[in-house]
Amino acid sequence: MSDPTDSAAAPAPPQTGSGFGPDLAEVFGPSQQDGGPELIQLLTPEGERVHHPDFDMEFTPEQLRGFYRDMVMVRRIDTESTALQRHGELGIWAQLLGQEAAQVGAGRALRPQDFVFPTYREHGVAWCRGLDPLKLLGLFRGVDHGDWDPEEYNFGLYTIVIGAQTLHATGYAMGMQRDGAVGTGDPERDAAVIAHFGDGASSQGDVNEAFIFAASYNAPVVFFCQNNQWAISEPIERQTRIPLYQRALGFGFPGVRVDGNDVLATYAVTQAALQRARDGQGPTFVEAYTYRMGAHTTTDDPTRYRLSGDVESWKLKDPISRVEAYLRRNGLADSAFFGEVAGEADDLGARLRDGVKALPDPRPLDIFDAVYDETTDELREQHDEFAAYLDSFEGSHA
Ligand SMILES: Cc1ncc(C[n+]2csc(CCOP(=O)(O)OP(=O)(O)O)c2C)c(N)n1
Repeated sequence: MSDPTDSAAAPAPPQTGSGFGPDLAEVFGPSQQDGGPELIQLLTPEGERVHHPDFDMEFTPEQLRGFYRDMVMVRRIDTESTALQRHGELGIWAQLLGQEAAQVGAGRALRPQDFVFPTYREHGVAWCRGLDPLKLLGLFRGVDHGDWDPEEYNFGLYTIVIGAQTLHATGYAMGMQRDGAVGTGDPERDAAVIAHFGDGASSQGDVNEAFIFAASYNAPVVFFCQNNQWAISEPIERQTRIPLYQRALGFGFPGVRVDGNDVLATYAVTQAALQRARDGQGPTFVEAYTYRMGAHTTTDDPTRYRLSGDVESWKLKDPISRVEAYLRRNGLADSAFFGEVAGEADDLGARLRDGVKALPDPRPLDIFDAVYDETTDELREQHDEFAAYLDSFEGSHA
């Protein structure tokens, strides 16, 4: 990543009054700090319910309590995994602290038949898909490559190659379209794909190619970008001169910016975008405006490139506390409920701590198993050579 203090790397925004259209410095000015006037919100950081002309929605008390529970559990997965990495039990962990609402809102908007293409940070979406978090921990412990069957959960494998999954998602969506799983009017059959990616990924060629293919073929895909303001040490200001969601128009499909710390708004907007796709109306770009409160991963030290004041101001927009405030203020949940959820999170934490240490180490010879459907003579030779080498040590490799 470039040195964030190197201001020479960032050219000045275009000048005003050039006669070439809107003043981009104004479009991407200070108003962007809080998401700007276009931010779709249904629950303010203070926990006040607000309404939106296009994306209004009523939620049952049960749904609201469900969102709260999901977010608390997902945060516990995150804090527990961070601690496990610090104890040397995981090789690395990609934190999602602060992004719980964006992920739970998007994850709960899915129908079982929809398919998810995640990044490496979609632990909250994985939770909503019913994936045991221990399966994620196996990957971060390095004992497997992601030990879940994507077809079982309709949740693809974590993708480290930034943005690559947007192309996979678009291709998969085009396949669904050709299989006749789109626009039939049958809510049990019509399906959509959601591709998750970050603000940094929006600069990748793969992502822009995915946009073009999706637009050209009207693919049933939702491009769900969590703009958490940082791509490791690279700030959003270096990725784009305009609000990210506005890029969609240039590709020929709608884009919206939702408050990614507002689980209600994220749910409502994602559900509408998924439905558009299932109905055969093509792709949508959803920019979930949020903030990565933790580090990029456990190998990163964000104090080297960002201001603690920014982190403090985003803590006031915490996704969980605003739902808690709303539930309490409206008498929709009592202290027994909050105690129950806290207890459930403690149990999950204990299960993860014990479970991760019990994950079996892979057998060294397993690396030969999933290379080809039918092995080759050369590979068999390498296998036997490696087996002999392992046999030269005490103990069995079997
Ligand atoms: C093709 C590719 N280039 C570079 C990297 C190294 N890399 C890992 S994460 C990351 C930043 C991604 O930022 P963003 O897309 O905003 O997602 P976030 O991690 O903030 O969720 C980079 C550059 C990579 N994994 N793949």
